[in-house]
Amino acid sequence: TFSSPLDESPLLQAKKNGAQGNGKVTYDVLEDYDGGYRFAPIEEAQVSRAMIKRYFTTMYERAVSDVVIIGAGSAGLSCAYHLGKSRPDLKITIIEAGVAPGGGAWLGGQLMTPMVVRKPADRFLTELGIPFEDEGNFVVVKHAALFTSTILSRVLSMPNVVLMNATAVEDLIIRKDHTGADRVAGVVTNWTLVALNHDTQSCMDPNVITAPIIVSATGHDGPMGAFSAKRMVSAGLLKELGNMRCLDMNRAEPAIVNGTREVAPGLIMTGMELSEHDGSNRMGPTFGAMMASGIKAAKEAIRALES
Ligand code: AHZ
Repeated sequence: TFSSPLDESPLLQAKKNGAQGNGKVTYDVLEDYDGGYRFAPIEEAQVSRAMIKRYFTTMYERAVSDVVIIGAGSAGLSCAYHLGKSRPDLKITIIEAGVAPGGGAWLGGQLMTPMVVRKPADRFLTELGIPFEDEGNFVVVKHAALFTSTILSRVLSMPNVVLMNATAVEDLIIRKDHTGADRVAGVVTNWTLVALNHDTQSCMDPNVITAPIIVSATGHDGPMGAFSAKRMVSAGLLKELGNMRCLDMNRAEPAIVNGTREVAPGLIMTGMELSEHDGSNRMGPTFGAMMASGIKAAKEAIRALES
């Protein structure tokens, strides 16, 4: 049996029988796979309300966040994991333009499934409980989706982390601080389907989220990628893009990890977006730097919040 609070809907009220003095109704449910499976009854509007009230309560609460992470690829998710675990007191809000979070980390490279991670970033896989094969200098996870689904489930289980996917960051909020210097102080968002249709519809103004620290993890240039790096140039915070250089795994990975930093007051950059900002090499299909850069971005965020 299953108890649910009385709904105010007259239709549901009429369907109910056996209302008890405590305001609850008891239904018969049955988990029977021989043809007798019975669900608790539901009103269609209850389903809508269950989603609407949670989604918009979350938007209301997260309009002021402690950290906004732009992009839920391997770097953004690694940042969210380390930050959420280290500082459960922080309101961490991830904004992901795609319907499916994970960025380029659902496959290892090209259309192949295994994911290569150079040591010592295998320690992060061990922390997440992800099995791998040891090849000496590097390890191989049998399927990149095992990394992405595991880190996603760990991040989404954290009560202080919220993910808003199908939502694009369209702009940055840049304010003057008390010294008159520019400081990134938030993000301007829209549902991605809206963001993609500004040329066809009028008056689809965006929403905002303010936060003392923004972590940008939008990947290298593409239809949506390198978002903050490009906006920094057009906003005058950066003279010009460094532009991602050619593939060189040995140069690229340490450059991304060691270069992860607050690139402008209030804005920390991580992952492959940094290659566009700094003009560093790409590493191709090896993911250790994305994980380590995400962890470094989390550490930089904590340092900035505590300074
Ligand atoms: O959808 C994007 C993706 O999931 C998201 N994103 C981009 N612009 C956005 C915006 N608002 C919200 N304006 C946005 N979300 O950011 C995510 C970026 O993930 P990614 O996997 O592309 O980047 P990463 O830096 O986490 O990982 C890069 C992986 C690569 S690329 C590469 C190479 O080309 O050599 N090598 C590696 C390991």
